[in-house]
Amino acid sequence: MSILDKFSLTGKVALVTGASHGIGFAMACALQQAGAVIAFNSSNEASLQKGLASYREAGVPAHGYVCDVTDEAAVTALVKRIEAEVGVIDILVNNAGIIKRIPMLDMTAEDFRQVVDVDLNAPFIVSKAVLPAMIKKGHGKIINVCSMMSELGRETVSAYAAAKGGLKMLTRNICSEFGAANIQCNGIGPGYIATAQTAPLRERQADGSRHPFDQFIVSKTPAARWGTPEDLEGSVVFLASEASDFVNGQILYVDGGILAYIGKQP
Ligand code: NAP
Ligand code: GCO
Repeated sequence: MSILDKFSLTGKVALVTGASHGIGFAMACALQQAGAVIAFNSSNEASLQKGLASYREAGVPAHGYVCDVTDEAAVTALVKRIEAEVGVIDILVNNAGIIKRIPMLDMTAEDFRQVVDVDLNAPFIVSKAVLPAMIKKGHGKIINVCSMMSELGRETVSAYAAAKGGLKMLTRNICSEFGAANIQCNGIGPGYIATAQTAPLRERQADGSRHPFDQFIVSKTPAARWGTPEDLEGSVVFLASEASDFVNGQILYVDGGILAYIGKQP
């Protein structure tokens, strides 16, 4: 077997959650190009239809479903349906996520709970739903989409940072509990990526100048730019493939160097 064959996903079924657009869409397209059959979900019908149109436009075949990842009964039904219509899931990417940028003292417990529900409880729910079939099949890959906030804090994102920090530890725990069953669970920690989630941080000011946060991120990133969803393609294919079979419980930060950098000297 050649080294490139080890990156092939031919014959594999991948479920990418929240993949109608943004990072999930780019990851799903990359997994499909590497040979996998793609299933994805959106939180509602309108988003699903937009997503299906984007996959068609990109020439990427994909099976799309509506499913709220926080709803355990709906997730169980989704996994059963994918197993029947597409096949047993070999690769799960827990990508669906939300953020609420609210100063902690203004944040309600309900807002905090909602973020933790989507960004941490849901990866637990979806992983739990796919694991039994992976164990039976004798292999599986779970990839959790973590964040800079799995390592760093910042004003206004207490719930998101708590959830993404928790997701890093859920990753290590799934590795610990299921490594012997030949299941690898790793995380990808994207840096600041230009998607709908970060659009408010990049909006032009009324006078046409760049948003101060936009300038701040470019100055904090050794690559001196925002990332794109396509920047994450290589890492997801690697972690989904046989090439990473002895990589387990790791978080691969794809951040243009942010975490390595102390910041511009004065
Ligand atoms: P995005 O464009 O807003 O995508 C988020 C996706 O999550 C959407 O497709 C959305 O589905 C889905 N989603 C949210 N709640 C859901 C629910 N309850 N059930 C099912 N799906 C749900 O944002 P993105 O930037 O691509 O983010 C993708 C992931 O990367 C998130 O976990 C995010 O935290 C993480 N991340 C982003 C960045 C960044 O800089 N952009 C950096 C690090 C990590 P619908 O639209 O179909 O409702
Ligand atoms: C924020 C951003 C971040 C990014 C990302 C960084 O408000 O600071 O939204 O949290 O989305 O997760 O890795």
